[in-house]
Amino acid sequence: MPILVVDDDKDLARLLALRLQGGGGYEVCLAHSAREAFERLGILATEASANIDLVLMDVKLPGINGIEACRRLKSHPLGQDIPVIIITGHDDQENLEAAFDAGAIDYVTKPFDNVSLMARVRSALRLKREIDTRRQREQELLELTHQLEAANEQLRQLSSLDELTRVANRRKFKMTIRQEFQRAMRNKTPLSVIMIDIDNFKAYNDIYGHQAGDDCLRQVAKALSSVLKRPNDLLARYGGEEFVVILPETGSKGARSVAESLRRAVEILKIPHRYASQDGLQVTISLGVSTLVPQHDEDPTKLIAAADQALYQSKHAGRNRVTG
Ligand code: GH3
Ligand code: MG
Ligand code: MG
Ligand code: MG
Repeated sequence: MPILVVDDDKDLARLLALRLQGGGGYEVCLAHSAREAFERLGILATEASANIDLVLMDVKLPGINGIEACRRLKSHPLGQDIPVIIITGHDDQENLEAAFDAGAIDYVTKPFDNVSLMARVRSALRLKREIDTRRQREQELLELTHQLEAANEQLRQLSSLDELTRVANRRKFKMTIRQEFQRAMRNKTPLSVIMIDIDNFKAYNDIYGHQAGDDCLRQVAKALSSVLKRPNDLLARYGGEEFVVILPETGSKGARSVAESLRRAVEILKIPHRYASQDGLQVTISLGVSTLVPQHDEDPTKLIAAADQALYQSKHAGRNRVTG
């Protein structure tokens, strides 16, 4: 814990240093003017750090006086946490008020009384340790805040919305399908699922670029969601260019009709797609519909797999169509 003694009286400074070293085992460094002190404290340099725990500062110094030096030290980021004890002679007691106003925490009077000097130094160093601890806590709190923000961001990602299209994400779909499956089982009502896949979307990205691909996904998602009217219907992004719709309390006829409206909603967007060098083509979707009244020994996997299978048939039959 180095202590910086600032006094232009070199003999006195050395005497003080000896006492601090001998009496308290402190490490001491000396400066004989405010300027020298600032240099030692790193306040004049751009990237120095002050590893000084206490400054003992004489009032009368050549150039900048001790009180002004104390004021400057206290207003500097590197110096604001360092306690300053002002050294006064018997003839400059009137400076005490100014010294405290400048941010000094204590004073010692020449000639020094050893016991009082050591007690004041110990007290100032204790204060410094408390300040350091508080700063460290503040730093830890700041780091904790950052970690919390990162965790929040993760939570957002894990939550229910797909970032790109702003429709529900796959996680939300999985939760909802389980709930709706249970509800349909209890109520013995039909539950339908529509799997949707954009046709020739790899080619779309290749021709128009990934950015345009993302725009297309957003437009398609918007068109699809505009078709669904019932509050419990759910549209989710299932994967890259795949979407899925859950239709509770909907039989196969109703579901096929919704699927046809979805297909049509994308068709009328008329997003150009020059697939396989053919002009006049546009972005379309293929759909697969499946419906069942859930039984006790079943789970949603069966429903999803059947919709997937129907979608595959739509692709196989030439795309831009509904199977189911
Ligand atoms: P098919 O008609 O048989 O479905 O052909 P396809 O090209 O659509 O099928 P495939 O599964 O081979 O390609 C899907 C493409 O979707 C590949 C991938 O580059 C693109 N894709 C997936 N997710 C995204 C995305 O978030 N943004 C963009 N721009 N493209 C995506
Ligand atoms: Mg696909
Ligand atoms: Mg595909
Ligand atoms: Mg596709």
